[in-house]
Amino acid sequence: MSDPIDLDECANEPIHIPGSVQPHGILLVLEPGGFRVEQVSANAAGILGIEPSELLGVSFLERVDPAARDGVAKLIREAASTYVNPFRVPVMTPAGRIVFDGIAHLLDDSATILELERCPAGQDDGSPTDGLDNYLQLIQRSLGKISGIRDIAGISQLMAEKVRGFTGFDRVMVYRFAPDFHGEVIAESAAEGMESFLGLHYPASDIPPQARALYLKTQVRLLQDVDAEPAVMVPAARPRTGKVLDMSRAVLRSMSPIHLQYLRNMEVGASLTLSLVIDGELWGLIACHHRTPRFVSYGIRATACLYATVMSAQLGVKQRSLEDQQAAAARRTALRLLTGFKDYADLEGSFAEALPDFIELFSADGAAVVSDREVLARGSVPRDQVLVQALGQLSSWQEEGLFLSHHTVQDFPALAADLPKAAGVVAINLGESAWLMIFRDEALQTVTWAGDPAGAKSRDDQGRLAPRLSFAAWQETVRHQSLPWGHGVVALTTEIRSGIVELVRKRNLVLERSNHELRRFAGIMAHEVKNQLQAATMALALVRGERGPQLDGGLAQIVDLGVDSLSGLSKFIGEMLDFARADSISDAEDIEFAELASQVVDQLTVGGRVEGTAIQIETLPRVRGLKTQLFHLMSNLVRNALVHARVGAQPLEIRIGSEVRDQIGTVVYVQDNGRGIDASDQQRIFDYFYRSGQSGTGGSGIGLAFCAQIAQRHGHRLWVEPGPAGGASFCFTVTPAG
Ligand code: BLA
Repeated sequence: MSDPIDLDECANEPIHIPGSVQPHGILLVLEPGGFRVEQVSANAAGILGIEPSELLGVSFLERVDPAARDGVAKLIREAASTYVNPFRVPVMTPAGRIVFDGIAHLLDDSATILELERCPAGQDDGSPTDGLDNYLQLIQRSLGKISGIRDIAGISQLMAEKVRGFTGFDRVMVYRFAPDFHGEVIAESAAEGMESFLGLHYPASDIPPQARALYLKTQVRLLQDVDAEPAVMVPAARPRTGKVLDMSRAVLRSMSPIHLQYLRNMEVGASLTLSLVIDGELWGLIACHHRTPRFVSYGIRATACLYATVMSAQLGVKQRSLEDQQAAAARRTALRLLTGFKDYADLEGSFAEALPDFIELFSADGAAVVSDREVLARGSVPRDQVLVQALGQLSSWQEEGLFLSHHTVQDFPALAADLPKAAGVVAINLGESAWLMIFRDEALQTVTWAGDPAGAKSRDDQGRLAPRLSFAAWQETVRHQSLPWGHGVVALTTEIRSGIVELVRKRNLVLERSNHELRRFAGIMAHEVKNQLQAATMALALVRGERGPQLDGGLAQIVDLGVDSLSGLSKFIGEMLDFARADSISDAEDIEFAELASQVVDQLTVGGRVEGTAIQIETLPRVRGLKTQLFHLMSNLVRNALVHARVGAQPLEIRIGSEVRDQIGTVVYVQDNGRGIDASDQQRIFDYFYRSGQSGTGGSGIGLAFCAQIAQRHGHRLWVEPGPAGGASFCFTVTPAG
């Protein structure tokens, strides 16, 4: 859902009523050397019958039963370094001797906080009759049970039941945080007649960040009575510093008024909250509610805290082992899929063939391989145009090679243009600019909130933030999102991605090797042919030189033609040799492409090849490249059109031109109005030695493959597409000059 609550405002909410404590106990600030009282909560007067003014500035030990004085002094001193809490503190009061639970912690070098707690009259504190040992046994038994439980929900349910069992609260819930810190009640144990909150969601602002940060440090909090009037400290500020006392670790700390009101609105009279921390992060809470005020002793709280800590570790182990299992399954699946690929020279092709497998594997609705060359799609996918546009943005995730979202409207708007398609996407880079994309359609989902979360914005009559009044289940329909991908898919995606990195590495190795072989082969061939050619050229030259005057005009012309074409061939072979040797395009120069094109046409005209054909040269750019090779490329393409395109007696028209295309750049094309190229041939005509069945016009089968290589050499591509006049349009990208 969109964030309806002003989180920032809640983040500024003070975490407790400054300088005040819950009134069922007394908080004292003691100077460490002599235990002189520096501050004391005002309710000492009511509980002890001693005014704060009588306690201040005097050693607290004077009020302790003399028989216990030395022991208490020792324990307070040790509270800083060992676990002594709680310890018994018998206090002598005007009304007699009262025994308290003492809880001490070191505030800083100059002060110790001592808190005195006692079960308020008339309240069952659920204290164990036989000591805490029973509780430790309970933990042990709970741990024994856990190995039989398979999932997080099961462990959580066990925790809710056990914690209710030994705290006696009316409703105990396990509340789990989502990554955005909203939360859900995932387990619950409740007394008869208690409303159930199981399955309800709560917005993140219900437990703002400053509160969550504190709950990482203090793992158990008791709120004994929502309606109890807090007791102030006397004096209000610390005499040494002039500042309000830091109570973040005090067990009697009063709670934030907004949270108290929240609990009242929920009809809760007392609460006990335990932190569930996994790997140093707040994973969730065990939240206990009681209809009426309820006190549980420090001993029970500490046991509950120990229980929560041990169980958090168990949850962590379970969570990790589930994740490991999913990751292992993902690894097996990815391996099976990727090792099934036969052709890693053509990765995109292999992935395109496997699209149905990917759709199934990811429980998706569609999938596509998208590159700047082509879009190969299956199932429910957005239009090609949308995919190509998305490609541009995907390049910003090239480094990670991965992108996942179940909410593209928000995370990847360019892709969400065809909703309900592609509401969710997993994109995996296939090397360079090609991506495998897997799509899920929009799935309408309902989330049940505890009350309309927007109600959290409400304010009281003084304009202060107030919690919402109603927690009645409130249904929100979530739109424009797919089902979330889940941890298993994330693991699978990572596995596939690393498999691909390996495949790409292998493919490059294979390509490099085959390029190398090809060049070696071309070199040897050209060398052989050149030697033979030289002999033939020399033979003809001899005929002309020696017999020149005797040859009649016709014969002389034939010999000339022979010499010309042999020397043309020889030049071509020479260039092929150069090509075989050339490893860089360091000799690139700026070329007027219009000039180059008309030279090509002139040469073909002189050779008598263009008769009956109209060749039109349109505006062409200045480009950077190797002149002889680009000349060959053009010459081959025009010759190819002249030879292959002609249909019967229809006059052939060839147009040479250029245009700038989105995402692709400057493209030069050679278009004809001829018979066109079958879709099934459009890839293969660029293979070495491939001859189309339809042509029947001969040809070496090298020309176009060679052209494609020349284009590649320049870092460009050559492809064929249907031309506007019905024939074929051979296109290649060029680098515009400077
Ligand atoms: C604290 N809010 C909390 C706490 C819980 C919740 C568990 C911790 C209380 C403790 O540790 O004792 C919320 N309680 C819940 C939820 C359930 C529950 C979700 O039982 C589900 C079953 N609260 C608001 C708004 C604000 C707000 C709008 O509703 C802010 C403007 C603030 N919540 C708020 C603050 C605290 C808090 C400031 C800290 C309380 C404290 O520790 O002093």
